[in-house]
Parts: sequence; structure tokens; C-alpha cells
Amino acid sequence: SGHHSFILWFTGLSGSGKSTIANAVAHRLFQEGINEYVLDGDNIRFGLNKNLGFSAEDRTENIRRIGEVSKLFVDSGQVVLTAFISPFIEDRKQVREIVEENEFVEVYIDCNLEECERRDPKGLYQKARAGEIKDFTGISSPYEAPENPEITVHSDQYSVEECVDQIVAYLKNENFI
Ligand code: GGZ
Repeated sequence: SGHHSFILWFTGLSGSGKSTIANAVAHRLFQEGINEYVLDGDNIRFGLNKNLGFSAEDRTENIRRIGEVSKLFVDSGQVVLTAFISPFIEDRKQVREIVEENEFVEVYIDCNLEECERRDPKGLYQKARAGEIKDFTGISSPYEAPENPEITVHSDQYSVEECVDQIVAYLKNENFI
């Protein structure tokens, strides 16, 4: 098929819907015959990066390694979707710089903190508010929103399926797929 390999890099707060939306986009790509793979906390933070926590330094190292692994996926001819908070602009920029210019597509999953906290699917915000989790993104650790992402979807205003449609439409319009 005519598609090239690239990184679809999701960034956003905990509970914003990154993993859910990334997996739904991956399913669409699969249906179109595209080789894809999703990297998220489940397959990275319990394996390759299990020695890393949530200090600023560890997050930077987390993202650096994920970037390098993503580059390998691109070299192997696949579309890789990554779903990590990746809170620092500089860390995301570093990943962008290790691949070709047309191989990094940043997707900002924009969901306001109040909504993420209302969803609180794992009860982590509640624990962070109670001081039981330190350095929690949005509460006691910063999140730097992208200044110029290729795609922004507002997961606090649109359904998962609508967000997926918006992302797939961008990829088609820009001839990524
Ligand atoms: C943020 C944390 C923290 C702290 C545990 N801060 O909603 P989740 O549970 O499933 O996703 C969050 C995940 C964040 O890991 P990332 O690798 O994406 O973070 S980063 O890119 O910043 O390195 C959350 C859980 O891990 N979690 N402690 N303190 N999220």
C-alpha cells in the first residue's frame, strides 16, 4: 500500500483518553491493512521502563527510550502509536528530531483537568489530591501542552469515535495513509 511509516504521538493528561483513542485509531489502521503497533504504559512501563518512576528525570528518560523504540518501529516499516502523558515540550521535541520531518505526527488529546479528575478511572487523582501520590501530572507535576501539534482533538467535547474520525481524516488528508 502507499502509506509510509511514521510515529503517531499522543500526548495529554492522565484520563484524557490517549490510550483508548490510540487503540481505536490502531484498529482503524489495521482494518485498512496497515501494519501498526501501540506502545503504552501497559507494554512499556511494566517492561523496558520498569526501573523508572515519575520524577521529571525519569519521565524524560521514559520518553527518550520510547522515542528510540518508536524509531525502530518506523525503520521496520510500521506505523507506531504511542500513548504517554509525555508532559514536557522539550522531550517531545527531542523525539521529533530523531526521525525524519514527515515521520512524527503529534496528537494533543485536549481534555480539561476538571473532566479528567471527574472521570478518574483509576482513582489516581483522588489519591494525588490526598497527597498519597506525589508528582502527579496536573496536580503536583506540570503538563506542558503542545504549542503546534499536527492534530488537536477535544476529548472533553467529542466522543471517542468522533476523535478517531478527526485523526483518521487528518491522516488521509495529509496522505499519511
Ligand atoms: C502521572 C501517573 C503517576 C504520576 C502513576 N503522574 O491514567 P493512567 O495512570 O493509566 O496513566 C498514567 C500513567 C502515566 O505514565 P506515562 O508513562 O504516560 O507518564 S510520562 O509520560 O509522564 O512519563 C497514570 C499512572 O501512569 N501514573 N503515577 N505521578 N501519572
